[in-house]
Amino acid sequence: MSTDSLRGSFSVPWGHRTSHDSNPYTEAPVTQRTRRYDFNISRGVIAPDGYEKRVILVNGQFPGPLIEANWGDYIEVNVHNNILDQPQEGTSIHWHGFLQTRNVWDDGTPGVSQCPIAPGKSFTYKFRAELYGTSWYHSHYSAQYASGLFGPIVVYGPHNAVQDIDLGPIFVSDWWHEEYYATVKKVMSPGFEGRAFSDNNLINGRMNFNCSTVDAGDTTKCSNNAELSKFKFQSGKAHRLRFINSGAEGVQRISIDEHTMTVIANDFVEIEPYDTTVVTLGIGQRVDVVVKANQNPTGAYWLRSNLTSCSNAKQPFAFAAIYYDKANTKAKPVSTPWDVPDPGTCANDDLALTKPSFPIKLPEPSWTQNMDISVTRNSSGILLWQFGGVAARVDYNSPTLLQVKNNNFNFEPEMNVMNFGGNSSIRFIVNNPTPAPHPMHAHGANMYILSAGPGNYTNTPIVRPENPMRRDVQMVQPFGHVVVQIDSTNPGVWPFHCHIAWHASAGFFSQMIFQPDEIIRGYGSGSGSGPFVPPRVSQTCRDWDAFTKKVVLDQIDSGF
Ligand SMILES: [Cu+2]
Repeated sequence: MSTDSLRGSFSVPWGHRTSHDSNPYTEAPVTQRTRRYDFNISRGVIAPDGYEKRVILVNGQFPGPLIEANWGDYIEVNVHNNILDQPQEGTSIHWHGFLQTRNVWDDGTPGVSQCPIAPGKSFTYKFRAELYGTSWYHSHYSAQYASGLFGPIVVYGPHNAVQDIDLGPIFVSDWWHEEYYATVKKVMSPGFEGRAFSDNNLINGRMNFNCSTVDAGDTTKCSNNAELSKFKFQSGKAHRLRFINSGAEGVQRISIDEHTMTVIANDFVEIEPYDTTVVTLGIGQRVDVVVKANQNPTGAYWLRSNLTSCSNAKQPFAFAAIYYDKANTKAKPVSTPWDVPDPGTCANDDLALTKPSFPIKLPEPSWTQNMDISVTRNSSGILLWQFGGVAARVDYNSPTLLQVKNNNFNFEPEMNVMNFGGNSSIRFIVNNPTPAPHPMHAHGANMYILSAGPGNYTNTPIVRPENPMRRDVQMVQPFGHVVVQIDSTNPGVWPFHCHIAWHASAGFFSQMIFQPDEIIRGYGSGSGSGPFVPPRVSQTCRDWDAFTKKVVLDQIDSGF
């Protein structure tokens, strides 16, 4: 990490800019700073809840190391695939929520924007912190991130509420005791009934586990009294907490006993503050809250995150302890939970409540696309998720973006590609007549969220067309709908998919092509300029080809 100024210095690089007065998309400061990181990806064994699991980590850390930058900085990460023990596998890292404007080659999507990084090989990503707030990075290779391959990103910038202390990122995450590939195998087996159950629920990578509940015959090392995460509150101060749901399946409901939370941001979007006692967070989503430490200065309180009833969890309750400055940190909190019954809808907070600080009027869509969600069983009896009628799959050796760059628009139907050409803004009507909730995530954009609710969409009015909610993941509830709109001006191939790892594995994604002429021609001065595939991308494909000639890869899932 370089030593130049991050937040905390008296002059901030964003100067006079505020979240109300400055357009987050066009007014990022020119900082001329690049924050550099080295990621070494390898296997390891950890026991975050006391139960040992073989994992894949960044620099041996769980959760992975924090990336920090100021708004407007560049971030450069040299990712080295050191998964050299058996089974060897590829990887690639996606920088969730980053717009990657005219920079699609760094989106980190295997089979879409690049070939996977072969074992023993490296790939350097460089991208700009165009937006500010809280996010995360994770592997996008199959469901690999469910084996622990993720970490936090904080981009410092203006904020619209008083905050004295930044407690930093806090992951909430369902946790699976078997390796991700075992769950993928289960999910992709003939006759799978559709529900895979997580074993535990973690806050910042910690929780305890009752070892007597393991299956008969399970001899995995397990200890009962794993430590919980702990946080400190300073009496009278306002604390910023940055929650991130990095799970594979579960929607979380987060609360702090005897404290209200002021919500100030959803994903990378600052919103008008509102108070609540519980927030709902789907996978990939972030919520930034400010909490005033206005209770007993010797007190200790539980931070709770519960997997909701519409998620599949064997042990849905996660706890972390919050200690005030004068509290006895050896004692467990004895505090009273809020009475906030789970409505079982897995819906995000009402769109009427979540209002972006910087208003942007909804543009007229140049195209409207219906994308129904459905579930089917193929001829082998495997349960597949379809998005817009297709269960999708990527070819790691032939990424879509390279195909477009080479002016080849003959896509296999199973790639589920939608070419939107030179359109300016696409409206998606997503009906979900299935019993599962889905966190819908678009790459390379913030979506405008026009409508979300139960049942199919019936032309209900758009919520606040003069300033609709914007975010990069939106929950669609079971038997519900969402209507979202995406400005399609950023040239690239951008996945639009469900962020439930097992649903994506079983086909639940699509690929949006925006401005293909610009992709082919090349643009800008950096990555993607000129008529050729960037050399590091073509080299990565040559390395991957060589690897897959040596090692036969059994891609049993969508790969994504
Ligand atoms: Cu899903």
